[in-house]
Amino acid sequence: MSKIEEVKANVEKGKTKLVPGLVQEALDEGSSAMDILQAMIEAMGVVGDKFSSGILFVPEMLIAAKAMSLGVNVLRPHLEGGAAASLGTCVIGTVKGDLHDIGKNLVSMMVGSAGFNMVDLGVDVPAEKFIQAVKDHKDVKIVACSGLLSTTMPAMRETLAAIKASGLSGFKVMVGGAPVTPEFAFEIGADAYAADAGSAAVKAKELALSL
Ligand code: B12
Repeated sequence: MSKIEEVKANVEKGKTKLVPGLVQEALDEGSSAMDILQAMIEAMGVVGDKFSSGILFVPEMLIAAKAMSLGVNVLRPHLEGGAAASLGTCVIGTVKGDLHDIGKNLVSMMVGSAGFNMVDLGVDVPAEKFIQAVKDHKDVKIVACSGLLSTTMPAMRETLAAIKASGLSGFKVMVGGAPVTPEFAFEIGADAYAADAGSAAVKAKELALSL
């Protein structure tokens, strides 16, 4: 088994003590940070499928998520670009009712690396908190909303509607997360959708420069 396959297998099993060391060993062997990240994302896909099939339960999902987060911490310095923050501020959060944050954290890391100051509101963020953050921070160019549950897609819709109703302007709204599609993004009035953290960073930059 290659080191990357070991990382994947151990994220799936939620081996929190082993994963950081294996990620480091994979890096030391010359694997790219993006390939290791991709393997961990695939592992979470397997965990999700096993959850759907009733083979794994919430505690196993939680521990796999913890293992992945620890692995991402090791990758962080290799993924972050180090661009001087000059594109403005990006407010990011996972919408109300939703506690998933791994994808949101990756998007935050990559968008931050593209040159934004990040204001991360965390998870379970009500619309008013997004709006308050735009008011509280200077130079907000992007508001990014994440959602991983089909049951929290209405909260994403409500968040965008509330932002629009607030009358605030001068920024663009970007949405994403596994159940979100470009069609849904368009329907709820988002300015952009991206499928993963890398394309989210590219999109955020494009949007900010278009303002
Ligand atoms: C880990 C996990 C959990 C952990 C979360 C821990 C944490 N700190 O995040 C815990 C155990 C808490 C959890 C709980 C639940 N979960 Co869960 N979970 C997962 C799992 C296995 C992995 C998610 C993940 O981290 N993926 C890896 C990351 C990197 O991918 P990602 O989040 O999709 O993010 C990428 C893109 O989507 C995109 N992106 C993400 N956000 C954004 C934002 C923007 C702006 C942009 C542009 C892009 C973008 O970029 C990211 C990076 O490339 C998924 C399965 C899956 N396949 O996704 C289920 C899954 C999401 N969970 C599910 C369910 C049902 C639940 C629970 C309801 C279970 C329960 N009965 O309690 C609860 C809900 C709790 C709540 N209120 O939120 C279902 C959702 C089904 C659905 N369609 O609604 C899934 C799909 C599992 C399944 N197959 O059934 N879960």
